[in-house]
Amino acid sequence: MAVDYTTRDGVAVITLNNPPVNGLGHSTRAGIVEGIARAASDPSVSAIVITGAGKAFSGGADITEFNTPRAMQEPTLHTVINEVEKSAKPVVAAIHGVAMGGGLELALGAHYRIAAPGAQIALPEVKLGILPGAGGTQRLPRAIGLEAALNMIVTGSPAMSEKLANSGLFDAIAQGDLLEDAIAFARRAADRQGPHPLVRNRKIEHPNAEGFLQFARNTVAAMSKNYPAPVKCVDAIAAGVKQGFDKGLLREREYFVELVQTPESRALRHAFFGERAASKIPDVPSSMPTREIQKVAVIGAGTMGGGITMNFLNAGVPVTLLETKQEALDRGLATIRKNYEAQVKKGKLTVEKLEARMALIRPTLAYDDLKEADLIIEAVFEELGVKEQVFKRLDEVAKPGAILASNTSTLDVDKIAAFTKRPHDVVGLHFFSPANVMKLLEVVRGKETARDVLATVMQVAKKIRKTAVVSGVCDGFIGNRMIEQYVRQALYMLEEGALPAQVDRAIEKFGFAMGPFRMSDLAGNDIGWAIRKRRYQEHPDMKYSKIADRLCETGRFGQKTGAGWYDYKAGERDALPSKLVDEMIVAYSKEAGVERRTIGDEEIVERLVFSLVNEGAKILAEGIASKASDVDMVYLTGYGFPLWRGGPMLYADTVGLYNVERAIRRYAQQPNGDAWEIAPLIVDLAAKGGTFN
Ligand code: 3H9
Repeated sequence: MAVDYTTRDGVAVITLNNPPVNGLGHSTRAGIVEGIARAASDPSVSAIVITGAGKAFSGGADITEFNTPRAMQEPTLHTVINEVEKSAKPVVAAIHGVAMGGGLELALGAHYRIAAPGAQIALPEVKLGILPGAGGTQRLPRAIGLEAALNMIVTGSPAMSEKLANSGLFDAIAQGDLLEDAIAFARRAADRQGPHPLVRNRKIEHPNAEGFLQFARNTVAAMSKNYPAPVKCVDAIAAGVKQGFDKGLLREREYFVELVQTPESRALRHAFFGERAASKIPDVPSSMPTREIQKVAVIGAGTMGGGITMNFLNAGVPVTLLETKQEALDRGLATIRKNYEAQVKKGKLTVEKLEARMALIRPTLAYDDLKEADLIIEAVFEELGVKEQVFKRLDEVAKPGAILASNTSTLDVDKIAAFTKRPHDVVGLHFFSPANVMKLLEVVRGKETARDVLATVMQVAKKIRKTAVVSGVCDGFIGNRMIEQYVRQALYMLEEGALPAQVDRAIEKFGFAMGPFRMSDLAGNDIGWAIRKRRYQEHPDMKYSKIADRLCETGRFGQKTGAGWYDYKAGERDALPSKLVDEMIVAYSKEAGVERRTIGDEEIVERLVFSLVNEGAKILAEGIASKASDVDMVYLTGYGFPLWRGGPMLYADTVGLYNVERAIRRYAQQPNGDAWEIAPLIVDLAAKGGTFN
């Protein structure tokens, strides 16, 4: 049963019981209506309490029902709320844990609301690309005022129940046991003369509602360019203010139906579930026991090691930080302190917290000090020989059962594991730079990595607030293996007729945070150069444009040298198109015997994005990623792929795999077409009319 019904002291208690978050799916909705009817017909019942079992009142409408017939199947949430409002016996919503979306809308339909301290209250629908569709845009402004409500609705941000104590939303904040307090409150309410108050009958008071709404609309439109939902929220609220509750409700409904079908909403919902799905590994059940991780050690206090360390300090976990030389250790510690000081300056951290975090670091030069660590992450120089020394030493000092992790971004984790006598304890933890900021963590599963090691590191990732995605072992893992094909296409396009600024502009217009050339200038062009040099030896058959090598030979490594694909003014980060580089590119084409042509933005975007999709499909077919949404999560959280497009694989589904296949085959006919070896999975799915997701 999704809803339980009991009576206590003449009060009916309707308990939403649909784990994990009491989503308002069809059976829950039906259960509430049934409960109200039962209470109405029971003369011994004088009032009703609606509450939630487990950790939440309700997380809102069941998102998995969206765009399915069940979402519209009666009783809809509107019907449920109508029944609540119409009840002659007073209905009290008793809120704890979470009251979000439809959950809050249900509570807003009740005659009274009582909340436990610490409950998270939100209308987070915009984060899913929709608006509150069960009266939230109409009732919340009537409950807490126009400005506060609009702010909550367009941001979707949660507020704590205590903060809303005097907002007009709650009739009381529970002092003791929530249910006991709610039952007592309901009994008192039953003694009052009806009709009981309804939020819908309250007035919206504002000295200049029209002016405020106009201002809000302009601001919201400017801030949410690629997302249609926030502006629709303002429009729905405005309709209610100008035309009254019922007309506002109709407008809200109309917008909800429209928004739920947009590609943006589909993408945001995909990301919501994708993030949660990423933490589930097919052959590692959630019941798998995990190892206890109390103490962490990091080897290497450079940029990566320092960033990795900060993640644990932020989560209150002590870190032993190992370096080979005192000065490197001092430098690393100073950088960590400097990063925290920058946060203090911005008002994001207090000095006390800074000191508390620094105090969690135990700096050392001795491997012996790693003996106690439960998890050891190496972030040393990216060379197999160096890793070999580190892992052999770790094998000697680490305690039995300690997890030994490598932060390698390209090397073979199986080879690294083989340097130890305990390959089952070895795993890759590929953090992205800056490691204290970037959400993505690629968890690289070696062929011998133990399942409990995987379960443990996924749990650790959650603790340090990373989006962890499991990747099998291959060159570059999921993210970098795909980006290599993307960069390859970008370079070919320079050779064929485009210039860096045009390529960057086109893909940034598509929505990427940064185009490939600005990105490369930021990361350092020498990094890609080093990888390519290795590739030339390992895969002499693989063709690359040599244009980037040419650039590196002139010492233009990017921002750090003041010049790369672009010019940079001293101390500034603005990428200025470089006449010199552009001429170099044109000269290179001539030398290579390539007749330059105009390349349109559409071709630029297709070649860049479909190169990701094509490699992503191969990664899926090889089982390197276990599901398409994992590939998407890597790109959304680590590579600046536009969130509203849902990641490369969902984007390909949206375009249609038939069309993706045709485009790839077309590009394969062009010069440099041998870079396109179409993934059989795309061909198979396109033939079946299938999708990745
Ligand atoms: C809405 O209400 C529309 C209405 O206005 C109009 C209707 C007409 N549905 O995040 P967690 C699952 S739109 C289905 O790890 P936490 C989630 O997938 C809705 N499933 O836990 C996961 O499943 P699994 C507006 C949901 O404690 C499990 O619950 N509401 C829903 O860290 C645990 O989730 C929202 O947007 C749902 N609504 O955080 C709230 N919510 O175990 C979205 C969760 O299989 N949800 N699940 O992986 C959240 O923000 C968080 O989940 C919450 C709990 C804060 C509730």
